[in-house]
Amino acid sequence: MTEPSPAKKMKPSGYQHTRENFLAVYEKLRDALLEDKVLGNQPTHSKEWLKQVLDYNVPGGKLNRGMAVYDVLEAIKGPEGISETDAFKANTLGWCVEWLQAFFLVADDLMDGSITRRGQPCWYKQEKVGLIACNDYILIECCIYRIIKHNFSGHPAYVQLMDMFHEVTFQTSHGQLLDLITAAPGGEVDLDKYTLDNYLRIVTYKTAFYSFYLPIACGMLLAGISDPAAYKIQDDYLDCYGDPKVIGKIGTDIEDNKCSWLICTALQHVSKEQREIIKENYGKHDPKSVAAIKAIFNEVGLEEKFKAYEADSYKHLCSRIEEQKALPKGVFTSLLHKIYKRSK
Ligand code: DMA
Ligand code: MG
Ligand code: MG
Ligand code: MG
Repeated sequence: MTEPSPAKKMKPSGYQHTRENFLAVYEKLRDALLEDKVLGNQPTHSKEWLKQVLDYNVPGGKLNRGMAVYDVLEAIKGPEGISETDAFKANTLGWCVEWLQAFFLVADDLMDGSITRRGQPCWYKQEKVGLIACNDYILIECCIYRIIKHNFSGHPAYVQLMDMFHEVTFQTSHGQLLDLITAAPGGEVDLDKYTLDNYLRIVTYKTAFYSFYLPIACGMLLAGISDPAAYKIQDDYLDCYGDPKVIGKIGTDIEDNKCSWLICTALQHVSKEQREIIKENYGKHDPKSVAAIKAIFNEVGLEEKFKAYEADSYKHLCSRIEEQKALPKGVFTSLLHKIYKRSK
């Protein structure tokens, strides 16, 4: 991370789309927020708190989604067509996507009872935070609209932009609703709910809209065009098989009774006896129960099944990308290549 990044994608304007340059935009946006009219008269310690909330929760992820906005714009306009100002605008919207994710994650970790996120304790787990995290995620969400206001209030697509982020927030929160009520923590384990159809509906809403549609839509909007869609699957796989040290969080899907790709697929291949064991152990916080579930996942060869499913999905997506003629392929492939076979 401390290595200098390779000089890549040199633009006539001199802007290079590196992680460092993207992060520099974060600092600018954050500092402008702390100077916001509403905060101007507030005591220093509240501004200091907000700064900590943002620094702790917004910039620490992979940044794939945020950095994708610029990539999409470049795929549409070509590197020569992008001025320094265009790059800044693309990265600003990229950060709005990251801000949106940060707000959902702070809330998600509370609801899922998670312990770590991005290699550090979840925000609410900090001793001084606890349930204050509820107001903090609202603040993080509000920042999205301040950033858009600060940077796009005179833009012809200002209203469309505001609407897009609200729309995606509605879709994502609906996905969270489906995820939470399908899991029904504390309730009776109803294995009939764990179907791949239900699973796909959940992840489309809780993840795909903000992860794939939103960055692409932002890039298109900046390029002066409108509307597409796409998806995701790996997160649930990583939740169980990813090394927590690598993914920066400890998976709790089994304990939380979650409708994941793993459980849905396993149920298609288990014997009557194995199904009984799952019924007894799924959704329990006891490490023995978790181990019993993981043992069955192994017995049915879930890891191989996931790899095959991933390879299939990839092939399918590639051919769909070939088929569509609306946009340059790079718009989609730049994102796809960042997630395919990711270990993080
Ligand atoms: C997180 O879903 C959802 C949103 C909208 C951020 P999740 O609980 O499956 O994510 P994680 O496994 O990272 O907690
Ligand atoms: Mg979670
Ligand atoms: Mg969740
Ligand atoms: Mg997950």
